[in-house]
Formats: sequence, C-alpha cells, structure tokens
Amino acid sequence: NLVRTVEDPETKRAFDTEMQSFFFLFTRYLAERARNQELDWDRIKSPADDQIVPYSKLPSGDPSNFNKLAVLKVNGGLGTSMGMTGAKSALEVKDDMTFLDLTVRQIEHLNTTHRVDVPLILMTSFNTHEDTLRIIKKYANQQLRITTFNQSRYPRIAKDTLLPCPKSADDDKSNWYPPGHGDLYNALMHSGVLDQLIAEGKEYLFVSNSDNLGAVVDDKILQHMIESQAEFIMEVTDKTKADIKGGTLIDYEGSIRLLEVAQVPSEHVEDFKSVVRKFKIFNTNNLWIHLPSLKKIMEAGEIELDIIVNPKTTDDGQAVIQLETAAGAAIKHFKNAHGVNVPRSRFLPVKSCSDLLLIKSDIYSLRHGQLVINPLRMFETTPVIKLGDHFKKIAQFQKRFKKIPHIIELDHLTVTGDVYFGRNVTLRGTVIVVANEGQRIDIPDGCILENRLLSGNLNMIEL
Ligand code: UPG
Repeated sequence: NLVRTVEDPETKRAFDTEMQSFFFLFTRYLAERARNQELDWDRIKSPADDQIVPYSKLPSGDPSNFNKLAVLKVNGGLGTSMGMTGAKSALEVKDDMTFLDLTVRQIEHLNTTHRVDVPLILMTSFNTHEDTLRIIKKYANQQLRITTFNQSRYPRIAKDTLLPCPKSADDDKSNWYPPGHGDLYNALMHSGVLDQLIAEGKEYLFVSNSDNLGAVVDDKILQHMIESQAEFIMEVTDKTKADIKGGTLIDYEGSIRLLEVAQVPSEHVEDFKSVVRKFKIFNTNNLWIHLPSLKKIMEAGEIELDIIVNPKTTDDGQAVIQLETAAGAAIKHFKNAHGVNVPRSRFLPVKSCSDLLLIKSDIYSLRHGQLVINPLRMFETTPVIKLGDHFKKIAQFQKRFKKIPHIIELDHLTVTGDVYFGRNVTLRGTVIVVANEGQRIDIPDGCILENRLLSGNLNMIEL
C-alpha cells in the first residue's frame, strides 16, 4: 500500500507543538500591533531585473534530476468562495476527474516517462483531510507513492477582547481554522515528513496550490535551481486584470519579499491591482524549495513569516480574526532566492465558477492529466469570462449550464442575472447576456450566439 497518512500518534504532543507555534505568532502579532508596525508604502519597489529570471533564458534540464524531487500540493483550503463545503480539490473539473485525480495522473506520467520515483505529498487540514483520503484511496495499489499530512489548527481570536474562541482543545470545529499555506513549513517539520524526504535523498520540493492545474513539474526550472544554487524559487507570471486575489514579489529595502493583497492598506489596493504600474508580476505560488536549507532554517528556530490578519464573522455573528501566513513569504529567509517569470500556461487557477467554465470547456483538453489548449483555438489568448452572482456557487453553476457551451471562438462572455443555458449552445466573439431583476433568460438547446447582446426582454441586438 503506497498511500500513507502521517498522523502523530501522540495527539497531545502534536497539540502542544501546534499551540507553541500559535503563541509565537500571536505574540509577534501583539508586538507589531503595539508598535503600529506597517509597511512603508513608499519604500516598496518592483524587484530588480536580476531578481526575476525569464523562463525563456533557462537551460534545458536533465530528467535524472527528478530523482531528487518530491511534489507537494497545499490542499488545506475549502472551496467556500465557490460555495463548496468540502475540499476544493475534490471538485470534478474535467472528464469526471477532480483536481486531485488530475495531479495524480500528471505525476504518474512523469514517473513512467522518465523512470523516476517522484512522490506526491498532500498537505491537508482538519477541513479537507477526509475528502482527500476518500479520493486518494483508489490509488493505493498503483505505483505512485502518496503521503498526506495534516497542517495545524489554530484558535480563532475574538476581535474585541483578543481572547481565543475555543474553550478547550476539543471545542467545536467552528472555533478553529487552518492558518494559511505558510503553515506548510511547521507542518512539514512537525509531521516528520521533512526528515523522511531528506532521508530518502530528496533535495528539492516543488510546492503548488491544489487548484492550479498548470503547476506541472518542470525540468528547466529544476535545472536552473541546481545551477544557480538557489535555495528558493518563486514562479511569477505577467500580471493580468484577472489577477486580483493573491500576491506579488517586491523589493523592500533591498530584500526580496512577497506582498499579498491582504497586506495592502485599503488606499493602495487599486494601485496593487493595476497592471500598468509598480506591480507587473503575480505570484503563481509555484515554489521550489531546497530541502536541506529549509531544515537548517527550521532548526534555527520558528520561521518568521509576515502575519496576515484575516477578519471574519462567525455564523453566530461574532467578529473574529485569524492570523495567517503565506508560503511565498519564506522567500526572504533563503539564499540566492529569486523569481522566475513563467508563461501563463503554468498558472491556471480555479478561483471562481468563471475560471471553472473555461477549464471545463472545449478550449482545453487533457493529456496525461495536463490541460492543453485545443489546437483549433485560433487566438493566443483564452476568452475572458465574467459570470454574475447567480453563478457564484457551484450548485447554481451546475444547474444553469445543462451542458458546457462550445466556446472555441469566444473572446468575451458576460452573463448577469437569472440565466440558464441549454445543451449544445455555441458562443462566438463577444456575447453579453443580461437578465434584469425579475426576468429570466433561457438560452435554448442548439442556439448559436455570435457577437450578441441579449437583454432581459429577449431582444437580440447585433454588436
Ligand atoms: N491552503 C492550505 N491551507 C490553508 C489555506 C490554503 O493548504 O490554510 C491551500 C489551498 O487549498 C489552495 C492554496 O493553499 O490550494 C491557495 O490558497 P488560497 O487561500 O486560495 O490562496 P490565494 O489567495 O489564492 O493566494 C495564494 C498565494 C498568492 C498567489 C495565489 C495564486 O498566497 O500569493 O498569488 O495563491 O493563486
């Protein structure tokens, strides 16, 4: 059985270690708050040219390097922004396969093609553990080694009193949260997985979001990492208007740093989102980490990552905060750390149902778990899709598209209001469908819409 789950048998010890890390973070938060410590916006600069290496300049890779590699997916997040209650990675995205199924296919293919043994490691949280195990169970008798380990569980804090919400270690689940993917480093270390990988001779770890289907192993980046002796590489990509939720690399007083939108003061958020000014690149969260260097950093003490304060309101209306960290923030602790500017094909995140429509459509097909653009697509870019609030939740999305429309010749789609799509619908050029309040539009089976604005009273207007 090649599927292994790491759970600390001494739950008490795991809990104590977790709480120690939490108190470290919380104390740091209090100190920063007391000092009123904030980023000085004027000192933020774009990274210097030599801090971002273009992918096109990378050397070709030697596949035998893969023997030193392990792949890790950060998989602790729920799909709440898409109205899901379980792990986002358990969502079926293409040809009845989930994100996790596709990842497994990608790595199996890598291993068989190059006759290597790259293991897959999944970091889960108390929110996603069961869903993940259910999906990977079916791979138990296959060649791929899959290891899962659980990330930490921190207590939510009441916003007004700053007291912890849970009253005991086994208090209700709703009082706890997984503290962001930056928890990866503590969880890797405390689960014993870091030591195990190093003992197996693994030197490099390729980390990515489980919702990024473009994050496949790449021999050139690995080769470049070895040659440049970089202890940490962050894949960045040219920022587009779609890149709002996430982070960018900056130069802050001469050191390379991650800046997440959640850290940006509200008066500068527009500046951050702009694609023409200071922030021209975006973090894909595809990270390459030199494991022995990570071990050294972890042994020197708690790894300090910028604190992201995430305000929330609980189901019973209480204002709470969650102290979180992001994995890319670790870049400042590693030697020769830098960014590699990769093509957009390495960044295909599914953050919304609009992203999901694109991935599910005929724009992409699957090859060994990897999305490839349909050769029949005549344009370089993929269509811009904006689905309104009626399509926000996955259940609504599934109800409103009887079948995913053919969009191979689509440039732009905007849909707002109460709209339903029939089977075999084709959308071409620019299509805008607007159902006004109280109206419903049903796009009939077999309908072809080309450069159309379809408004609430069902008048068709040629564009
Ligand atoms: N995740 C965990 N544990 C957590 C929270 C999230 O494993 O406690 C996983 C989650 O399952 C997903 C990934 O981390 O696979 C990303 O989580 P998400 O909360 O969606 O992060 P984003 O807001 O998308 O931001 C990350 C980076 C950002 C980058 C962006 C690219 O922080 O810098 O631009 O990913 O999509």
